[in-house]
Amino acid sequence: MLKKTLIAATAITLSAFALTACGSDSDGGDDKASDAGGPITMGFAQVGAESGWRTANTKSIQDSAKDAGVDLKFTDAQGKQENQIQAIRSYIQQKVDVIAFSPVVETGWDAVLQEAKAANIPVILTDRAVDSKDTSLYKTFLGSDFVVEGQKAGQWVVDNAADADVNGDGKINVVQLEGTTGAAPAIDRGEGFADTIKADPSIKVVASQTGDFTRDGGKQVMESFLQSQDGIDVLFAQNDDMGLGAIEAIEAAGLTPGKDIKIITVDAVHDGMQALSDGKINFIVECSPLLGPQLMDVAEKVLAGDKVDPRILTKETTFNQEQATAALPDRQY
Ligand code: GYE
Repeated sequence: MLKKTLIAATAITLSAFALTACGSDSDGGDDKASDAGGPITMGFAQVGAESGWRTANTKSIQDSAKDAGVDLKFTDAQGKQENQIQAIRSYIQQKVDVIAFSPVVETGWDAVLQEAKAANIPVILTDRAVDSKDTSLYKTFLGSDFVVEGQKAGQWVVDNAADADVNGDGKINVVQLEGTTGAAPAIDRGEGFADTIKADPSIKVVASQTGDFTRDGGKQVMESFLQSQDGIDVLFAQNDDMGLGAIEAIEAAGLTPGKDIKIITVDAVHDGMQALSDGKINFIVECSPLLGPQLMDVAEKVLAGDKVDPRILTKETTFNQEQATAALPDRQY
């Protein structure tokens, strides 16, 4: 058990090669141990390590697998869909009891999910959705409502329009840093935000580009926004990391983040909350990465043949500066 956990932990930093390495079980026995009353074997295909959110999510899954006595086979796809597909195929070959994954992008999953179904291995989606029409290809989708997150971000701009018009010209020019192109949270947060700001015609998204959910991406794209756009009032970064990268670009341009440009982000990871508390970010919409305990619980239920809800939502809140300062000491991620 311990050995397996160590193997799983090592796999985080390895890529495709690790799929086989981590798949080769140390006990040499049948992996489908739960059939014989042994521990549940779960294959988890993670997106990568692109953000603070993802790091916290990985830790939550690994810690809760350990706590629940689940034998976790963990792979990091380094942001590539083909690596995730390869990992899922390898889990099917190893005859794990259950497969869970957080799909990098929404499209292109039907074939591999059909293979899992044919092998009788239940699949649980965590964090991100797929766009497959056939919902029998997975048991449940556990995670946040990203449209609602985008709406909350947009509502802040609507509610704080006077403040958000930093340049005082009656127009609120918003630049947006999008997440990974094609990923559910990027699509849905963008949609929720766009729909909500329609309530006030003075609010316009004047530029929008992907920063791939990374700090570097956020920094580089913000640098180009600052060069190409006049009178930016607001930045909506679809995650904290891109917002934090953008703050570096804004400061390097001699501007004060949170004052000269109002900043809204999503996630509420520790570094984002610190920046909010310091006044560099103005508002954060929470998106919880602590999905591990619920995932283990759902997996046990699915394998016991219990009915599970096809959509399990995560509870989330929002933070302003005072709330961030109050929450920081107890923040788990
Ligand atoms: O917001 C971002 C991460 O899928 C909810 O992915 C997740 C998003 C999260 O990289 O920081």
